[in-house]
Amino acid sequence: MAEQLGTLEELPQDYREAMDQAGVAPLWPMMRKVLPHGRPMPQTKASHFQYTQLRPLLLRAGELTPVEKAERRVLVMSDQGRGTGAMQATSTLYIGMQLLLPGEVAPAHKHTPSAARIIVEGEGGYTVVDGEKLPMKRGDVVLTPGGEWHDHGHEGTQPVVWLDVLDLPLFVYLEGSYAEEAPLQAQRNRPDASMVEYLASGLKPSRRGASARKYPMMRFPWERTEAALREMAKWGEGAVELDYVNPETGQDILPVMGFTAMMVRPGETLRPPLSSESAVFHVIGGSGHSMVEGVRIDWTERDTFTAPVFAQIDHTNTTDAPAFLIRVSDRPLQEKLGYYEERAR
Ligand code: 1HN
Repeated sequence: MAEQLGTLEELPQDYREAMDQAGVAPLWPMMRKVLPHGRPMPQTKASHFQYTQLRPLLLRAGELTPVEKAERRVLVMSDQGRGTGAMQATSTLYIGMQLLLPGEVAPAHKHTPSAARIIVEGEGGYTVVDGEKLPMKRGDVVLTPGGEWHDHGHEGTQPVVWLDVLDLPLFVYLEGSYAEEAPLQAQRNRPDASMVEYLASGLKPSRRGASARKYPMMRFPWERTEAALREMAKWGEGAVELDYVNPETGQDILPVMGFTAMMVRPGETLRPPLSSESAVFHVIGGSGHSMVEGVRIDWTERDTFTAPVFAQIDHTNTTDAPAFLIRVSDRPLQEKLGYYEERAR
């Protein structure tokens, strides 16, 4: 067993002042803070954001702040371990709820962090990414990968709301976060790739050596995802979960963030292994509760909640209808760094 390490207070005052002057500090009093034994000690706390609470605040933002004054009209959902106002929901993941009103446009920009939208409410919204118009329907996952131009518009009659998930905290940490602006993009007059090249799962365009786009499919329609989950639940055993993958490579759809659609059957409790990933869960439909590190979160459709790294998580559905969630995690980043880990519980 390691010794108890020395503290700053044990050191003579003159020595501490001299170190301060020289711009140095002893490692040993800080050692355990940066290298705790056995597992990390996350600052992140499981946090729950109820849509019934957020929605009126968001609609009020629509009255108070025109989109021109906001660029993006978003309420940032902060990790409660860091406090309201924190620009992060976990160590690596940022989330916010965005409102676009009929006729509004959010101007084109591109930035180093990647974003994904999960559509929460309303019809007629769309995002244009690199000239491709991506309709936004409830539950759809719409990508705006880092470095790609994107703007949002709204052709419907009711407010449109979506959840933004970005790897922004990582880019801020890297001192790598910045944006550029441009006029609205011209839109190609054709459906997005999910409705053309990748309409059928298991098929991709034959290219004879020509290479695909890096992000070939940027909209993942919920309708198809839910149908696939329901069919899996009917025939399969074990957790009903589907990972979102790049249809050309089979890899994760973004470099840092991974996406999984989940169904919790009526009466079911899911007990995934502990894992080194941090995660955001968004409820597409149904209700239930989750225990995250001993914190009980009673969720219903359109709610969002988070889990820190190595959290003990149970998801339970006590209703008689299936519940559907989308999990976003930083597993792809951790795998690239070579330290993603799961532990039996
Ligand atoms: C952003 O570009 C959007 O494009 C939303 O809708 C939220 C939060 C931080 C930085 C960039 C968007 C964002 C963002």
